[in-house]
Amino acid sequence: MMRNDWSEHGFLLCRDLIPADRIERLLVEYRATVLNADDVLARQPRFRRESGDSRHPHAYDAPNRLTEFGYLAEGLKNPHVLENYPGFSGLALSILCSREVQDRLADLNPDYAEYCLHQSMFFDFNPGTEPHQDSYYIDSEPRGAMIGFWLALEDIHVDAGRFYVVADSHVEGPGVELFNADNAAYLNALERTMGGLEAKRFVPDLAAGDALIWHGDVIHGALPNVDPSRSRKSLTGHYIPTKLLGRNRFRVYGNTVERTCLGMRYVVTNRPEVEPNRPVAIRRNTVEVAGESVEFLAVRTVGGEQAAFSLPLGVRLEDALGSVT
Ligand SMILES: O=C(O)CCC(=O)C(=O)O
Repeated sequence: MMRNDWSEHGFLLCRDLIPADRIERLLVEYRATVLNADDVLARQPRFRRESGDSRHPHAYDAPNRLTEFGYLAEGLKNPHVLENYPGFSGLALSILCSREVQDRLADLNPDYAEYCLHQSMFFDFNPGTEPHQDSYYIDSEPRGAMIGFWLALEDIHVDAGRFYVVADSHVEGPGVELFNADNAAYLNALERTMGGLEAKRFVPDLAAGDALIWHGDVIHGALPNVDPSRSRKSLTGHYIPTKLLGRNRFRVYGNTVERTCLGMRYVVTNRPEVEPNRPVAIRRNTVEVAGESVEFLAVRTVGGEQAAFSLPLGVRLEDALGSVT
C-alpha cells in the first residue's frame, strides 16, 4: 500500500517538516514556564468511553499534575492561546502557523488555498488515545474539509504510545450517521469498526520534526504507553479552510474571534457569545527564549476561556522570533 497518497488513503507523512532548533526553543520555554505552572490551565479531554457524557466535554480546567517521571500528565488544550505563557504560545503558534504547515495544507485540495487554525493540543506524556474521527468533535461547515496535524516534538519511542492513522478509513470508516450517537456509543462503535480495519493501521516511527496530516474523517489514535518513563511530546493542530466555518456536533461556530500569525488565521475563541470578547487586561511580556529576548502582548478578555494572545501592534512574529522560515 502506498502510505503517502493523500487523496487515496487520507493522510500524509511529512518527514523533517519543522527544524530541530524551533522545536528545541519551544521545549526550552515549556520546561522553563508551563511545566512549573501553578495556575489552572485548559486541558484537552481524553476521548474516554467511560465519561458517559452525551455531550463530549469541550475542555476542562485543572492545575498541572506531574507523572512519577515528571511529565505533564494531562494534555493542554489550545496551547496557542495561553494568556499567562505568551512565550510558549508564541512559539507554538510560530510552528502551527509556519510556512511549512501552510504550504502542506495548501497542497491538499485545490479548492482551499488557505486554512485557519481552529484548535490545538500539546502533550508531554500520553497514556493512549482511543480510536476516533476528529469530525465527530470538530469539522468544517459544510462537513468534510477539516484537517488534522500531529507533530512529533521528540523521537517517539515505541513504548511511549505512538500515534497512528487508519488508512482509507475516511472512505471505509463510519459516516456521519454515527454522529448522532453519544460519545460513549460512538467510541464503542469505532472500536468495533477498528476490528475490520486493523490491517490498515499505520503506526509510523516519528522523529522530532516529523508530522502526520490527515483528513478529518480518518480514524486515528495513539497506542497505550507501556513505559511511563517515556514521554511523548507532541503538538497538534486542527485546521479548517478560511472559506468555511467550523462546527461541532451541536452548532456551527458562526462568530469566532480570530487573529493572524505569519499570515495564517487562528481562532482565539469560538465562544464569544458565552463570554463577550472584551479585553479586561493587557500586559506586555518579555521572555527569554534560547538567549533571545522575545516580546509579546498578553490579552485577557472577559472569562477565563476568552484568554487571548497577540503580538504588540506593528511587531511581526518573524521579527520577534528571528527567521522562522
Ligand atoms: O496525540 C494524541 O494522542 C491525540 C491527538 C488526536 O487525537 C488529535 O489530534 O485529533
